[in-house]
Amino acid sequence: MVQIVIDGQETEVEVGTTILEAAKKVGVKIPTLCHHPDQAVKANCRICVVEIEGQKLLQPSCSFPVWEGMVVRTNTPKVQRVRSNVLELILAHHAQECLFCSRNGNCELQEVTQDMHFTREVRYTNETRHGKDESSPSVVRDTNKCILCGRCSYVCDKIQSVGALCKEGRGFSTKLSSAYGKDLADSTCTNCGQCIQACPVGALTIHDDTEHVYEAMEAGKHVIAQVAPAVRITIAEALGENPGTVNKGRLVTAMKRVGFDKVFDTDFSADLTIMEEGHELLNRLQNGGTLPMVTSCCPAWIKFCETSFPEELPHLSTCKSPQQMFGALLKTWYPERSGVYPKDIYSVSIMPCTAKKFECVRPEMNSSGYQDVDKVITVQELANMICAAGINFADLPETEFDSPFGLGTGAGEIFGATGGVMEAALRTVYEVVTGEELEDVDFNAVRGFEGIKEASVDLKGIEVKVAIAHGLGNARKLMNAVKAGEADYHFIEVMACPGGCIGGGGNPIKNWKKMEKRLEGVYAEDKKLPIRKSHENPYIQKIYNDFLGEPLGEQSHKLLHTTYID
Ligand code: HC0
Ligand code: SF4
Ligand code: SF4
Repeated sequence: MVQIVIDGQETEVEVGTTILEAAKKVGVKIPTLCHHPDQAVKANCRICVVEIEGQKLLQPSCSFPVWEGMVVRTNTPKVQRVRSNVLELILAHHAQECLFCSRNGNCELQEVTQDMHFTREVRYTNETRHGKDESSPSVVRDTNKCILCGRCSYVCDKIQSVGALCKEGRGFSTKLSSAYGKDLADSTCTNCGQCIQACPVGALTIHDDTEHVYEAMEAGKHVIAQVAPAVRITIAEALGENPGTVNKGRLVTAMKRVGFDKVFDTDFSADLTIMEEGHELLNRLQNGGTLPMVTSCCPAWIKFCETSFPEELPHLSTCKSPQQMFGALLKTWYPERSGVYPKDIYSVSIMPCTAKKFECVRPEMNSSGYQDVDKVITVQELANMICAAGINFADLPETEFDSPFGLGTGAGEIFGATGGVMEAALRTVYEVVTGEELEDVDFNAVRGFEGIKEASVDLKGIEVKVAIAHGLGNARKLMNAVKAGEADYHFIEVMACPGGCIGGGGNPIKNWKKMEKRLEGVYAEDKKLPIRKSHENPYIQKIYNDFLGEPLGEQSHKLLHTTYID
């Protein structure tokens, strides 16, 4: 431990603590822009400078460790003058479009500008304008708003191991670019949206598709929505409530008031996925199929696998994601029940995920003869629609999800967290293989935020070894082991986003503290439900009896399974 003094306050902190962290401990807020609590230090923006007694130059507090007896001043006139000059240069470089920027009111540059009471005129101008990159269905890149903090390229490279973003040029002409200057859509970008989550300003944002949904409503289409497991976990947070607040009933009411004709629950098709994927796993185990089998419900993971591990594609389950299974049913089975022609249906998915926008436009996702899912709207976009409609989300009555897909189980509910798909599969596979009831459905070994989790499950004499990776950097490690023949697992779950879909790029901006609360919300919802195993969902049993036949059967194969591009 070392003793230090910050703005006259004595304190004791651990060796290696930065001045920024020590200041936080004594309640002193130092402005930062490039600093991110989940990332390594970059010291790019220099707005966090402080004075250290005995040092001539100001030092960036985010990268400067304390030492015994250090005396720091964070708010001298010199510090404030230098910070203002740094901020002025950043503002001169940044497009002044705050009023109609999607980060307006939720922008760290605005917050720092306000906190510092920066009200003087900016003395410099920047005439250089760059074109917006709107090529990606998921992420919009606006270089004019970039403040070169380096947070997006850090997450893309160091956490996701994709490396699709980089800085280009020198000095004043430095700009954020995608690798080799390509459009994002033509790059190795997986559409995960983690760079959006990391960006402090509006330089990386969600590709907004709300206009298309309004147009479909105005055109009198039968506009139906499916709502992903993670959406119920984060929508209230997106509308200003505490992280982890879950209320499905208010969500359905709000969506009806926004103008959706029907609101269905993706938990239903998560259960369907378990039926298909569980049987596929058993089939591979019993008939010498490619093992380990790897989950296929995350579209960012699929693109990553197609790009970085094309020779390992036979490991991927052939199951479509729950979103796309539901999409296929909504334009085949549902028209038969509802009497609405598929051509008149506009099918919208509400997702925590930007990559789902990419998944729904993949050319193979048209088993119904139409594009199965017409548009994907993220949690942030839905929150904007609810706000724009003048709805007070906190004060709504509750409505049930619509039938005929009315019921999801606890197994579907946990899909939104890392380890959830695996746990849901184990609950079903155990009972199918052993023919016995699983008394304790909680598989705690596959829960939590450890980067790679492993577990072994005894199915009455048959040992099934499983692994779970979240974040593409962890997925890369696991797949390298598979490639080298060093992974003796039977089943692997991969989700591209750290934490799983509750950490998806389309959610409100996250940190790990919020993620803990979201995770608690997921398992609390699972516990509340009367049915917690997918195969016990009576609606699933009914759809197999009435329409699909059996898991892995002909009709299921046509509507619920897919192929990959190598
Ligand atoms: Fe997910 Fe999904 S669990 S990927 O995270 O499998 O987006 O929530 O909807 O499709 O169900 C996202 C979340 C889903 C799908 C489901 C899966
Ligand atoms: Fe990288 Fe994901 Fe952003 Fe694409 S969406 S640039 S893969 S962080
Ligand atoms: Fe989307 Fe979930 Fe995959 Fe993230 S982990 S890219 S939110 S499907």
